[in-house]
Amino acid sequence: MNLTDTDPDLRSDKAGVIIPWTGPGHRPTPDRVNETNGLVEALGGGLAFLRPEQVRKPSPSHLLSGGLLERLKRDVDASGVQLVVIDAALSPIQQRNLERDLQVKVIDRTGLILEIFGLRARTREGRLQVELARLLYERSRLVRTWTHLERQRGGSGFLGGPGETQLEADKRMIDRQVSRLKRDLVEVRRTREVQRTGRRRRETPVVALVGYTNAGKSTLFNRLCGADVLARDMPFATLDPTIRNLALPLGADIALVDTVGFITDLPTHLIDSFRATLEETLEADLILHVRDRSSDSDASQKSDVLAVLEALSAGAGTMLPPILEVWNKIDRLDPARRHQLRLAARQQVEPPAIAVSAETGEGVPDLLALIEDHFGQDQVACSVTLHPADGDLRAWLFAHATIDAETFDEAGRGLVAARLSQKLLGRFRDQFPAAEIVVKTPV
Ligand SMILES: Nc1nc2c(ncn2[C@@H]2O[C@H](COP(=O)(O)OP(=O)(O)OP(=O)(O)O)[C@@H](O)[C@H]2O)c(=O)[nH]1
Ligand SMILES: [Mg+2]
Repeated sequence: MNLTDTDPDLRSDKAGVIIPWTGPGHRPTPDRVNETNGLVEALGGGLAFLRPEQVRKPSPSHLLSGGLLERLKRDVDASGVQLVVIDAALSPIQQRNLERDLQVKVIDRTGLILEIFGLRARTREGRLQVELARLLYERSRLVRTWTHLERQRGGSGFLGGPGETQLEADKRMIDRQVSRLKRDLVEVRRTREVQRTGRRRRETPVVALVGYTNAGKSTLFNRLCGADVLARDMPFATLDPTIRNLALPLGADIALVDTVGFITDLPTHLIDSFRATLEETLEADLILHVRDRSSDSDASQKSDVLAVLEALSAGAGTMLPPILEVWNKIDRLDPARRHQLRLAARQQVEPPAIAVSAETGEGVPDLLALIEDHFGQDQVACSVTLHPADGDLRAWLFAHATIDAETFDEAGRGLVAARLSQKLLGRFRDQFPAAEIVVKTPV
C-alpha cells in the first residue's frame, strides 16, 4: 500500500454518509449537513445517501451498533456504494471493524478532509504539506495496517513474531518518509522566505484574508485585486496562499493574501503540517476575518476560526495581529436583516466590522476606507535634521516614509518633515540611534 497517494477509488465511488450525533443540542444544523454534503461531493464521486443519525451510546468497537449498524448495512447493500463516510472521529479499531462488517471502505472526517486537501494541493509546498499530514495520520493509525499486513504475509501471530516486526518496520518506513518530507519542506520554505523578506523590505503592509471555508475570501480577494483565483461553492477551493498588491483609494499599497479556509474539527495533523503557511497569517499587519453572515453556523464558525488562530499564535509565541471583521454575503439576507447588520457592524468597536457583499460589491468601498483608516491611525509626523554626512539616513527616509517637505539652512543642514508608522519609527530609531528627530503629534 502506498500511503502517500490519494486513493483513486475514493474519488470515483458514490458514497454513503452518516453524521452521528449524541445528545440534545448536538443535532447537526442544516448548514452542517450541507457542509458534510459539500465535503463528500468534493471527492467527485457523488452521494448515494446522507443522514444524521443519533447515536445515544457510541460503541467502542464500531461507534454505530445494533439497529443503526443493521440499517447502514442494508443501505450499503441496496445502493452498492463502495465508500462510507462517518462524519466524526473513528478510532482505528472502529474503522477496521466497520470496514469488515460492511465490506466497503470507511473513512472518518479527518480522512475525508485529508483526501480533499490531497486533491486540491497545487504548489509543491502544498503537496508536501498534505503528504506529511497524511503520513502522520497513517502513522497514528498503524494498528490497522498491522493486521492488514500480517494477514497479507500469513503471519501466525507469535509473540513478537512477524506481525509485530512488520509493524515496527512500517513505522520506520513512515518515519523515514516523514524525515525526507520535512527536509524537502525546509528547502521549499527557504525559497519562499527569500520572497517574503523582499516584501518586508519594501514595507508594504500585509493584510491576510482569514475565515471559515466557503465564507467568500477568494471572492473578496478577486473583487479587491481584480484577480481571478478560484472561488467556488465548495470546501477548500483555496489551499495555497496567493498574494497580490492592491492600491488603496488614497494611494498607499497593501499586499493582500488569500489563505486556506478553516473548518470545524480541522485535523490536528493538517494544522501541524500547514503550520508554516498558517503562521504567515500571524505575521500579517492586519487580519480580515471574513464571515458568512448568511449562514446558520456563522457564530460557531467564528469561534472555530478564532480558536485555531489563538492556538496558532500561542504555539508560535506571538500576539495575534489586529483583526477587522468582514461580514460577507449580506446580499443573501432580506432587506430588514441587511439593514440591521449594517447598523450593528457600524456600532461594533472591538473588533471593528463592516457589512459587505463580495458578490455584488456592496460595502466594499467602506471596507477599503476602513483598512485605510487602520493603517493611517498609527502614523506619526516628525522632523529630522540631516547633516551633509547623513546620506544613508536621508536615503532611508525617502525609501520608507511619506515626505511632506525638505528644506535647507545656510549651513547646508537639511530639515525633512515626514510621516511614518509607529513600527517604522521604531525601526528608524534602532538603525539610526544618533539621528536628530523630533516626533510631533500623531497625524
Ligand atoms: N451570495 C453571495 N455569495 C458569495 C459571496 N461571497 C462569496 N460567495 C459565494 O460563496 C462561495 C464560496 O466563495 P469562495 O470565495 O470560494 O470562498 P472561500 O472563503 O475562498 O472558500 P475556501 O477557499 O474554500 O476556504 C462561492 O460560490 C461564491 O460565489 C457574497 O457576498 N454573496
Ligand atoms: Mg478560497
